[in-house]
Amino acid sequence: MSNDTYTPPKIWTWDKASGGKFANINRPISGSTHEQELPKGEHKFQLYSLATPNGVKATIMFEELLELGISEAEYDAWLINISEGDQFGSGFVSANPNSKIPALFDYTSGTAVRVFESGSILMHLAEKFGQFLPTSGPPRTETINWLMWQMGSAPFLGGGFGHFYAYAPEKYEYPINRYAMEVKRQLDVLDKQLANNEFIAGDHYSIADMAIWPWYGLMAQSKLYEAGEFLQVQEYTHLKRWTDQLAARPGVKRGKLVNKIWGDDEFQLKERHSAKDFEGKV
Ligand SMILES: N[C@@H](CCC(=O)N[C@@H](CS)C(=O)NCC(=O)O)C(=O)O
Repeated sequence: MSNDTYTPPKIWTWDKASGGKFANINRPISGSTHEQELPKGEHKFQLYSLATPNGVKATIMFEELLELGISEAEYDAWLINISEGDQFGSGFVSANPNSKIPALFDYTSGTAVRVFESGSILMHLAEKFGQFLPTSGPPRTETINWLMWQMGSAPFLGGGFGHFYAYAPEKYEYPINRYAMEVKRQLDVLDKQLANNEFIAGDHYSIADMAIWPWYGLMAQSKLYEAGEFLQVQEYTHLKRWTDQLAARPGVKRGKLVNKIWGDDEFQLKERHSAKDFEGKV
């Protein structure tokens, strides 16, 4: 390895000029930086998000519930532009003290219940509507196993591999090597699971699929960090079969557009307030 080494000082200090994509929004302090109220629409569910892999888990879930004809799952999805610091506005921080999208307010009980962390949002909605999470027994446990697998694994894909391969100001062999190895191992875990199961947790489509697809499906389609060739993602044929199967679902097609503000115009949807917003898009 040829990269320069770094000797940490005795005490870490905040170097504001550390560089790299998103460096301008990273701070070692939590909490709000400015007053900014959240908008509120007419539906019982108010989602504040952006169409990143973590964000689309929630919008896929809402669209899948609506696809089943559950009109009580109607929702307003408002844009939180994380590159402009919206996640540090006072209103958003009251929805999620961790300042990360997605965050939800559920008004179905009359008072505002905040729900943050995408896995918590998926479980909350699954339990509220009795869908996409078996209610008992081994199928429920297996679904939660994989949901939690996603929560623990994706930070190595995004914050580890993606950060050092795509976003860091310079490329360093050690972290790229370490995280490429881990991501390939994770892809192999999924590939083996999907060799014997139609869906992630068995024969039922579930919130585990909705959590894993936006990260690992995108990676299998070579749409994440332009790393498809580097990681040879085409080797994972069972993962690819499942990825394509989910990509064809109307709920997934709509969910991945919500709060999207990049790419082709026809695939962008800044806010979502009703089914009409998708007209001419999917
Ligand atoms: N574990 C969280 C992760 C959420 C997350 O990392 N969100 C990112 C976008 S993908 C974010 O809001 N980043 C803004 C920031 O770090 O300031 C979840 O699953 O909800």
